[in-house]
Amino acid sequence: MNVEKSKIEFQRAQKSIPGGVNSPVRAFKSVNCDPLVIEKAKGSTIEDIDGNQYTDFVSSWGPLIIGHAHPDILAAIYEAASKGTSFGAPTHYETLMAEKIISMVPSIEKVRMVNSGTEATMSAIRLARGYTNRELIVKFAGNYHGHGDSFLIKAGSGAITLGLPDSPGVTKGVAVDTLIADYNNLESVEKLFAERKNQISAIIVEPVAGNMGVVLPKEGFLQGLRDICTREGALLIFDEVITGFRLAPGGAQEFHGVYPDITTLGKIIGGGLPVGAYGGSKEIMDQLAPIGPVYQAGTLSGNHLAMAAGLAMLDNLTKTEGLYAELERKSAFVENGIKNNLKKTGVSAVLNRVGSMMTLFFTENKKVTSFNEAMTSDSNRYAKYFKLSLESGIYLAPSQYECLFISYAHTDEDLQKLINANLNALKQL
Ligand code: KE4
Repeated sequence: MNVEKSKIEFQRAQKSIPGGVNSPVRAFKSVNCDPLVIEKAKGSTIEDIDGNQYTDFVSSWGPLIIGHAHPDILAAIYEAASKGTSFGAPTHYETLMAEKIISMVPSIEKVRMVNSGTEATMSAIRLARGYTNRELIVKFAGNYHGHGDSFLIKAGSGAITLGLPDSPGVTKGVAVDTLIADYNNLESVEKLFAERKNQISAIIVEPVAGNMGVVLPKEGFLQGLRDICTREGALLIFDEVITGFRLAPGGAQEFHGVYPDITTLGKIIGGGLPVGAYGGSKEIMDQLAPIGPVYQAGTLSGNHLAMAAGLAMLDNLTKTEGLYAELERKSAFVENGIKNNLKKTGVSAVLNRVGSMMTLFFTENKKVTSFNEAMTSDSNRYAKYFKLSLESGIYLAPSQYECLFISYAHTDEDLQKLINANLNALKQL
């Protein structure tokens, strides 16, 4: 596979962009090779600047659940762009987008648009602190909620991948207000509330963890968090930046039947354009400026191009008959294929899947239900598996602690190609 142009471009990029990338996980650091520079993509196929084509299972880290360059989304962007790119004023697109989100996400009565998942989570905890007049938050080791200072404490995703769970630059003053609990361990949460009575404003959680790799909530875990927050007068924040609109039209809260006070959204909601959002009850959301005292703002929040793309995405998800059932069929097919390959080869690994998000952990453990168990994975082995898969034309996340995403654009041939590449790679580990 000739990747000469990618190498040259990446060397050039490193002269003007830190690490040559605008987001660390894209640097392929933990898989010990240079990243591919991507030229274009269509449907389930992505193409690098050397003309190599791959079947894509990263989906831009989640947004492209109906595939790349979807005609409905492109048409919506072209139409919106013909009217201008930004006005800094209310638009009809924003009203339509808010109404669409409210119609899909069960716990949201009002919603505020922002430009990224990080903005959504940062704003959500400020709102929770303002609403409860309490200062502390609880997050879970291995959960990643973007790069806001309050979250870069035992964070997941790139922070694990690069071994930077506590980033320099996060002050002690900020860090002390973030308490860390263990995912799937309600006792660890109860202990924090007992120690800090009436001081905790919110729990923020990935209702299905995606940033330590996929780790499923144990039976009763999410409801337990719901009950603790209700009892203690704290707010429950579901960070659905990954799970939102993926696990069901109403995300993990619909899928699991547990409803948070605030939901944060991103990725899919923008159809590939920069969009985040956070929403909740009218009572909570009306605490936000300009009607309430909690301040949050953004020059390009609700940008009408991004709204048009997001609306086209969400319309597609709600209007395509049987879309979620088809995603489940495709994802279960992949899960069964990989599990059969693990049996055939005897390679020790754990596959965790919820809906169309999954992770293959290269661990001797028999299960991965916690951050500590996820961390028993062998990143070097994953790096070798990643490169072998790439040589077979399969583009996976360049990190053990991320998700493989199935999209509606993946054909059965794509999925069989993935299963065959998986077997070929497992045999060479
Ligand atoms: P962004 O600020 O990257 O749009 O969203 C932050 C975020 C918040 N919450 C969850 C659950 C997330 O997964 C993310 C971002 N996810 C990572 C990958 N797992 C984005 C990839 C990257 O950092 O480049």
